[in-house]
Amino acid sequence: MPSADRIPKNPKTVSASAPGGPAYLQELRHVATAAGLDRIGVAPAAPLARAREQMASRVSAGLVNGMKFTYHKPERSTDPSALVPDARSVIVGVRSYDIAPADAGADVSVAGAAPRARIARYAWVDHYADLKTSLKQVAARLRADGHRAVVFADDNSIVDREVAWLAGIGWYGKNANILVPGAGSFFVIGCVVTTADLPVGEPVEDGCGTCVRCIPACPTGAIPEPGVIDANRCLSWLLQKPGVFPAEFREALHDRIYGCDDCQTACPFTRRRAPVAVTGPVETGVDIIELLSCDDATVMERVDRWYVHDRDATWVRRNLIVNLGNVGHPSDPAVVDALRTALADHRAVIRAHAVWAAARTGLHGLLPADDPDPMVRDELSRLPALRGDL
Ligand code: B12
Ligand code: SF4
Ligand code: SF4
Repeated sequence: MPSADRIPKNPKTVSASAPGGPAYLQELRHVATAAGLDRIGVAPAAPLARAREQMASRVSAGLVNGMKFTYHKPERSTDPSALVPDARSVIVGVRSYDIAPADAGADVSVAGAAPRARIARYAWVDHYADLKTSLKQVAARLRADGHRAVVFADDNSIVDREVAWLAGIGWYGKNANILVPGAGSFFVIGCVVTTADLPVGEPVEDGCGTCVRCIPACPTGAIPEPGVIDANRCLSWLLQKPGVFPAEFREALHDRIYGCDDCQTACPFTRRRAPVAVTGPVETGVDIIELLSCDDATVMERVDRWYVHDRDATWVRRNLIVNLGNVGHPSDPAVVDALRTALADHRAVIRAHAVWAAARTGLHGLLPADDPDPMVRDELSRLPALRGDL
């Protein structure tokens, strides 16, 4: 079998005798399993009508809040057939990102220890790199057999959940994630768009039934109706969006620095999962003070695989400062120093969030009487109450 790093080129023309059908899919399943994919399924390479309609309705309902991703070019991200000439099938593959806690190292903020911020599970290791490597092996086999095959993973070219649903990988949970029967939703999704003609999967029946646990479990009420996420409230997006972090969600953010897991950890199917072992380093959180003390270039090196707007460390710093306001202790001189430094930052957006964090931790003595920037003056005019545990 050709290896993923020596993947053959896509052929210019696809021979009519190139393999397809159920027996060939079975062979591809073996390749996929050997390559580390937990499940594969096949969706037709046809426009994703429902996703297109849903995206338009989310935009008109004001639920998108500046997200680009697949929303940047919906006509493209909902048409896999346009991605590869003569595409017939989308082979969807998923990989579990559910790492056994024993392998996960130290957990989050512990009283008296250096304040830490939590990373969501999908970013504990670079699962997308592993997913891509696995999918490339499937693509390599397809190309070796004379097909065109292109991998899309962690990419905005396709609405991944919709093809996963069409391929019969799982059902849409009320938390909007794709749940794999018997294994929950801690899976990343990618695909290979190919000219191979393969039998398509049957969509999996809804498994949520009467359960609604994920909806009240969301700390900001970001699931207004089953399967719909309001990006104005979802912490996962608010952490990524540039600008002022909305004041009404800063307390709810608590110690999350990247992503949020609550609507999944509340889910009985995801809780009952079978964790996978990992080798190599696992990063479940960061030391807030230590990361804040780094220069911007170092911060960006350290969060290399995170999505950060414009690769600008300002947004990571902003989030860390909100975390500090939620979990830093005012009796810790390192916390005081970090906030003093942030209050003197040349960027108004950093000073503005530091005003909030200082007031929330009762460090009013650090606050300036005034500031030349209206954003900071606005924060000074509406200081938050002292944190409940102080
Ligand atoms: C934009 C985006 C986000 C946004 C918006 C999320 C959203 N739900 O739209 C933000 C930044 C908030 C986000 C957060 C997260 N994301 Co995200 N995200 C994406 C991205 C780039 C595009 C998603 C998209 O286009 N959505 C379009 C909308 C219309 O789709 P939808 O919300 O799923 O809507 C469907 C359902 O409503 C369903 N539907 C229709 N009618 C009905 C009726 C009922 C009753 C139900 C239940 C469903 C249903 O049909 C719609 C589509 O046709 C994809 C990658 C990709 N290229 O696709 C990853 C992706 C969806 N994200 C992923 C992950 C892991 C996450 C997080 C868990 C990360 C984290 N820990 O913080 C959270 C989960 C938040 C949540 N509960 O959805 C994974 C999902 C894996 C899985 N098992 O489902 C993806 C697929 C990335 C990947 N390739 O692995 N994400
Ligand atoms: S990721 Fe967090 S904030 Fe977003 S919908 Fe799920 S629980 Fe709510
Ligand atoms: S918590 Fe319940 S309603 Fe939500 S996704 Fe899981 S099973 Fe479905």
